[in-house]
Amino acid sequence: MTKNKKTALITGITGQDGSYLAEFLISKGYIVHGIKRRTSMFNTGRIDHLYQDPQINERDFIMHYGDLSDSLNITRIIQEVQPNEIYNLGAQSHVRISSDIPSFTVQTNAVGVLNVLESYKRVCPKAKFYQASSSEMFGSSVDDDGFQRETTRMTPVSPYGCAKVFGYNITRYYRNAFKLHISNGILFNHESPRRGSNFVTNKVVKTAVEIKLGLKNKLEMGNMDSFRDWGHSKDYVKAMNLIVQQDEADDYVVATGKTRSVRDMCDYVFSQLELDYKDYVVQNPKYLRPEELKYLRGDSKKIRETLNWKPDYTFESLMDEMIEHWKDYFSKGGK
Ligand code: NAP
Ligand code: G4F
Repeated sequence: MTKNKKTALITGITGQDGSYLAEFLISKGYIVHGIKRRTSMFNTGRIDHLYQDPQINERDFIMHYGDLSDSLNITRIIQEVQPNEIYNLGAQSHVRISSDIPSFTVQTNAVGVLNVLESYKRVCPKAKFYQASSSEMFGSSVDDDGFQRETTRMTPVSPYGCAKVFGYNITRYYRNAFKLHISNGILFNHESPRRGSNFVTNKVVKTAVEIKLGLKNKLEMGNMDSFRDWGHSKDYVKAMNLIVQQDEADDYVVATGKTRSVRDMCDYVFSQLELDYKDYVVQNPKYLRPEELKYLRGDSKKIRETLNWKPDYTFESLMDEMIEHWKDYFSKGGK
């Protein structure tokens, strides 16, 4: 039985996307290995339910300690696992914080990609490789029709974006030079109840629910006038797997094609709770960025037309699910 199962290795499995991708691959019959970091507190909250699920055989879900900056450790894990598919999702993923810790961000998001690629090339070059690239790579570039797409210039405006451009370019180099099956998903913002609560959607939803319940009386924000194209992580991890299944490796934008301002997102969330965001939102300069990426709107025509991908969630159903999550959390005594 186990002989016919595909084996996937996920870096960043303890993160938002890693946890949904692990669930999705297990549901498709994969054996899933993940790399988790050693931290002073447990960092497996998003995947503990998989360990505890009696339906999941312990040989089908296996975790390894590791770090993308430690190339010997990555090589040893890849040798041990011999994966058919590698999903490189590990990253310092917070854009504003990347200007506080630029060197760590580059070590993880740029050099880390190179470390995984080198091990993969030497140990299991027949495997397929997915790189978590980002719309943040486009930075200040927008095509004349108001979209960003696979051909849009990359002019990043953050250490995070610069490091991701390196990851994108180095994976394309390995694909072309060594004929490896490496694809990039250029994903626009995607959210969920599992999103870190220092990203804007989950911060707004969580605080708005706390305000509704009388637990807080204000929401401190940075720039309210930037625009983002927000989708659901569950839809986007399906796109990752679909991209990897293709005979030819390629790069794809994954996006909803709709954009909204942070202000409009706040308005929607507070309105759903019968509140007016203007009564609670105050600006705190500490959440502003040295340089802001003002506008994102993705054209995902390529993945929709060639691979038949489309999202199940709308902006409204995404936000409503997040609101329900936090209401439920606080009603059960969460703090
Ligand atoms: P996330 O929730 O922040 O998860 C990031 C994961 O990377 C976590 O498991 C984290 O481990 C791990 N990690 C961080 N530094 C590491 C290191 N040095 N070595 C090994 N692992 C490390 O991010 P996400 O939202 O799931 O995003 C997944 C990937 O997609 C990231 O590469 C991100 O940059 C990219 N991306 C995300 C979006 C989005 O909107 N979500 C859009 C485009 C691209 P800990 O749990 O220990 O911190
Ligand atoms: O939620 P954010 O922190 O996401 P950002 O910077 O767009 O990055 C996310 O999406 C990228 C894809 O485009 C990923 F690659 C990256 O890993 C990450 O997942 O901020 C969204 C917008 C920004 O314009 C920010 O300035 O919200 C604005 N914002 C306003 N007040 C705030 C806040 N962002 C945060 N995190 N916190 C605030 O208080």
